[in-house]
Amino acid sequence: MLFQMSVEVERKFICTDETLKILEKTAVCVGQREFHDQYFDTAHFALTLQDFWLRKRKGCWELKCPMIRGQSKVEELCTRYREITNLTEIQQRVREVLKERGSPQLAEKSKTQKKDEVVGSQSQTVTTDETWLSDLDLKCFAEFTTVRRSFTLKEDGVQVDLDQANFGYSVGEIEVLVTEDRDVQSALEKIEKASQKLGLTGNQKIPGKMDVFLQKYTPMHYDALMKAHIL
Ligand code: V4E
Repeated sequence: MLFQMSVEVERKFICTDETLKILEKTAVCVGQREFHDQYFDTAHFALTLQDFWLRKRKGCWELKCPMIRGQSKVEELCTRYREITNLTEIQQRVREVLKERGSPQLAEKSKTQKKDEVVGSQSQTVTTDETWLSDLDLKCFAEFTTVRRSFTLKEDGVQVDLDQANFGYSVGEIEVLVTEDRDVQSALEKIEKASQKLGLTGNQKIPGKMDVFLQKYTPMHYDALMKAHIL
């Protein structure tokens, strides 16, 4: 079965007073909301070390999957991830990623499951409750709340989010969602145009909420991701 997927292309920025003024003048504020995120991984960071980000927000699951990164200047400042929101597909993909990684716990678990299948009591099915997390040894490694103010830029249909996380970090994001890979290039161009409009001149990659959270609360995880060039 094929599921609908989208690609999120985004650039993070630090919102100065100047940027905020331009934003308030040239964009439409489409509202403010608050959400709590929980991110999950194994004890050995098997997902995040491969740049997979499994998240639960407002009861909905999402898996952000890595895509090949571009080399151009604009692409260095932008990230792109394929987003999967269908829980069945998320569970399948996570299992594959953990298997590819050779997770010892997963190997042990599938042996047990095979045994169960033989006796007919249990098969490796997709579960809708949260036992699938413990089956795969996934635990919450980060959780925080964000207050987000969202804007849309008038001509571009580009979304700009101003996030304030509850651990003392604020960051802006210019974001374009596309459904086809072939539209990524035009998304990058839109982001470049929006960045110019907002007067973003810096060429520095800006840390996301997760970078700052991990650095502050779980430096071992942060160091592992830095060493693997994930962050
Ligand atoms: C992809 C990723 C993570 C998952 C969440 O990332 P992000 O888009 O920053 O969060 P948020 O709250 O804005 O999600 P949205 O509402 O847009 O769905 S955590 C770390 N990464 C990787 C990553 C990276 N390598 N570099 C940068 C600049 N950001 C994220």
